[in-house]
Order: sequence, then C-alpha cells, then structure tokens
Amino acid sequence: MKKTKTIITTPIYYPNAKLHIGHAYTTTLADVLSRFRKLENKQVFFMTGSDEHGQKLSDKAKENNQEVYDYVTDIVKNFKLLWEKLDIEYDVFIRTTDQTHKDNVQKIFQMLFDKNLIYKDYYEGFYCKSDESYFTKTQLEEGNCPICKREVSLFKEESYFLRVKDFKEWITKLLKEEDILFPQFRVNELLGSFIENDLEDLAISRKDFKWGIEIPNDENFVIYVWFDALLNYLSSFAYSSAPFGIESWNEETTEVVQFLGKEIIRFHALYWPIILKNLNYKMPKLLAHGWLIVDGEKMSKSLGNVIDPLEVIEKWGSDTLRFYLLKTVSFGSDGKFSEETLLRDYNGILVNKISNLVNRVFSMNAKYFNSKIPEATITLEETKNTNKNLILIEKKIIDVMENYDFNNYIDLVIKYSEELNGYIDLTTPWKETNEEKLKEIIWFLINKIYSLFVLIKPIMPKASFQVFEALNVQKHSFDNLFIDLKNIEIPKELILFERRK
Ligand code: ME8
Repeated sequence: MKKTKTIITTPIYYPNAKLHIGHAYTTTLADVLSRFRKLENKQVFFMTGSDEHGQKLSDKAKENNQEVYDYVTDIVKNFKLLWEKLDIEYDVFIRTTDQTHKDNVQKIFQMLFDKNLIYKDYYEGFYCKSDESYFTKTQLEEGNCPICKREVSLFKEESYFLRVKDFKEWITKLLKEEDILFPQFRVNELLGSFIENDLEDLAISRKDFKWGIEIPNDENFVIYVWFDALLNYLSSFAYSSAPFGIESWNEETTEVVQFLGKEIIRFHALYWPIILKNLNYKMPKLLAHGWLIVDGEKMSKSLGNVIDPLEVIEKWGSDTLRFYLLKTVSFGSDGKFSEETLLRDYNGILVNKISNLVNRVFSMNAKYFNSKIPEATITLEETKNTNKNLILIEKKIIDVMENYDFNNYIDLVIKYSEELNGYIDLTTPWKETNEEKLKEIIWFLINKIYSLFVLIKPIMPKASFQVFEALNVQKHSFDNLFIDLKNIEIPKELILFERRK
C-alpha cells in the first residue's frame, strides 16, 4: 500500500558531552530520508532529542558541581546549535526532562503495570553506568561491560521488571519473519547473543538515586533510563509542533522508520517491540547503522579521536559533511572518517562533477544566449538518449529509497551528474554552429541541472537552494522534475564548491 505519512526518529542522545560526527551521521540519515519523503509529497514527522536522566548524567553533573538539569541544559544548547548548522529540519526536539514526557512515561508505566506486563521483584546482576545497561554474568566480557569494556558493578535490590521472557517465541518469529530490523545480519546476531542464550526480564527501576522519573505511587524508585528514553518516541506526539497525532502511528498508510547505531539494537529490536505490542502499536522499521571509525578506533574521549562536526562544518560547509558521511559509510557497516578521503571526494565529486557542471553550463548560457535560457524541445538523438538514461535514473532513485538504500541513492545522483557531463562532451556545444541545436543543448542542460538539484536536495539542501535561487524556482517535488525552464535570465556563473588543496 502506498504510504502517505512518514514518522522518522533518531536515538535521543545523552547530553554528557558534545556530539561528534557519529551522532551527526545518524541524524543526517534521518534528515535525508525526511527531506526525501517530503519531496514525494508525504507528510513527515521527524523527531530527535536528548536523553537526560540516568546515573551517568547525575554523576557527571556532580563532578562539575552543577545541578543536573543546568548541566544538561548547557549541553543540549550545543545539540540544537549543531542541528541548526547541519541543516537538520526536525519537527520536535524532545527532552526527557520535559513535563509532557514525564507524564506520558508515568501513564504508560501504570498502564503496563495494570496489565501485569510490569511486576515487582528482586534484581541481582551487573550494571554498566557508562552504557546505563544491565548484564547477566554470562554476558560480561572478561568480567567487564560487553559494550564499552569498562568495569561493571554488582548489585541486588528490589526492582520493577518488564516481562520479556514470556515473549521469546513472539519476538523470535517477529525478527525472523517480519523484516523489522535492517541489515538482516543483525537479526541473527541479536537472536544468537541475547535471545537464544539468556533472555531475562528487564529491570526497569532504580532505587539508589533520584535523577529520573518517579514510579507512580512508589516514590522510592525512579524509572530506569532506557525505559524512560524509549517512550520518547511516543511522547513526542503530544508536542505542539508535531505535524500529526499518535493515532497516525497505526494507520496502514504510515511508514515508521527508526534510525539507530548498532550498539543499541538490543533495546530497540527486543524490548521496544514488546512495549509497542503491549500498547497496541504496530512495529516500526529499525535501521541500524555501523560506527564511524577514526584512526582505526570508535571515537571516544579517552582515545582523543573525537571529531567535532561543528569544526568540520566550519571548515567545509554542512553540505559537504552531509554528502561525505552518506558517501563514505556503507550503510550497516562501520565507516572510516578521514580528512584525506573527505578532500578527495570534495574535489573529485563535488567540484569536478557537480559544481563544474553547473558553472560550465551557466557560462555557456551567458556566452551564447546572453544569460537568457533558450526555448527548445527534444529533437537530437544525443538529447533523446541522455534524457532516457536520466529518466531511468530518476525512477531508480525513488525505488532505492523505498528500501532505504542511501548508498545507491548517492551513487545514482553522482551517475546523473556524470550523464550530464557526458552529454556535454558528446554534443561539444563550443563547436556547434547550428543555432537551433545549440539552443536545445543549453536548454536541456539547464533543465536537467534543475532536476539534478531536486534529486540532490535531501542530501545537500544549501547547494540546491543556491541553484533554485539562480533559476528562480520556489516549489519542488519529485512528481515534477522537468519544468521546462525557458526565457528567463539566470546568473552568468555559479560556483557551488571551490577546489581545495
Ligand atoms: O545510546 N558512529 O545515546 P548516545 C556512528 N541515549 N554513530 C554513533 C557513534 C559512532 N562512532 N557514536 C554514537 C544513547 N553514535 C541513548 C539512546 S534512544 C531511545 C536512547 C550514534 O548519546 C548512534 O546513533 O550514546 C548511536 O546509536 C547513538 O549515537 C548513541 O548515542
């Protein structure tokens, strides 16, 4: 069935430090999909935010001699600044300390408790503060946290639990048959590591500290930060900037897409579906990407290899960072970030293939037609062939993004620019003496440059905006890629990306 609405989420990030290019990668993916769906005339709800409770943040604030809320508020300002600079167009930025969210979490906790999906008992196990995660003894790696390898602490306390074990069969079938988690190989990893070995009910309360949402009618406890955090995806619908209500979640014509990094698959593909099922919400599509690796390692403060996206944007611009992140990481696998490959792609693709194409065509239009786009129709064999190839690519782009194939999307966009460059080489307008033919070539090129930048807009909104300004077109949609621009004056040149050393 054709979808008419799209719900897109990113993880809500911990405000314990500035965000790095790993976070920028996830959020860029989400933003690209959001802009893409809007160009398909769909109604999009794109949410992101900050995960502000938990022991890690409470300890961090103490180290800084600050109230936790003040401490996280400063960092959240930096999140918002980054999203602004990276051209992220979200509808809701949710903070888990917002009253709307807290009320929603308490309401849902109570509902699930009343349904006996949550019960009270004793917990004994290991806790990693850094990942805010519980582990059983067998899950530890050499006695340490299997995610971050840090020390864990052993504790026993009274706790509330979410029933998970009871859903073993259901979740196994769901993951195997329903295609909710992509890439597919992550399904086997999850089934192997957590489900077949030791699926335990999840402790969802903490007694020893206060920085969290109180459990209704039991003020000695706060709700475990992960249970609190996952529910953000539902609380966001209560915000005034949400473009539509929660009832749309279950509509058959609504697509729900959730982006996440591979290390938080267990929360999203195991516990979250159980919560959703018990609240009668349909299953989302979970897109789990790999990590960005710098100097051979996952970024971390202690290794000193953290790349600040704000610095990259300052130096290269947001379009370049967005383009590079999508191009360099093969979705699902880890990808290496380096300034050498960034420079290579910048000069090799953005300058040589895209910016030069635009500038060459604009200057030819100035030289041959005094900057006024000529009027023409398709008659030449070369134009017919190129047009056919380009229309094929346009269709493929729509198709591949039905399946969230970001790498193919970006490759196809590059191919589109190569086709146009090839068309210039083939038709050699500088040698053309027939006025009508020359008109056709330049008219066709300008119109297809327009189409190229509609296709590229989700990835590089700034460059597209510049091209649309130059061509004086305000409205864009994938339904209307060819708009027959003619008889209008456009600039003599347009340099989108300048060569760098
Ligand atoms: O896990 N490469 O927050 P978080 C790529 N608050 N992506 C990376 C990355 C890297 N090196 N490092 C981080 C949390 N990410 C929880 C989420 S959701 C209900 C709660 C991205 O601040 C990636 O998306 O640790 C990863 O899943 C997320 O940041 C973790 O962010």
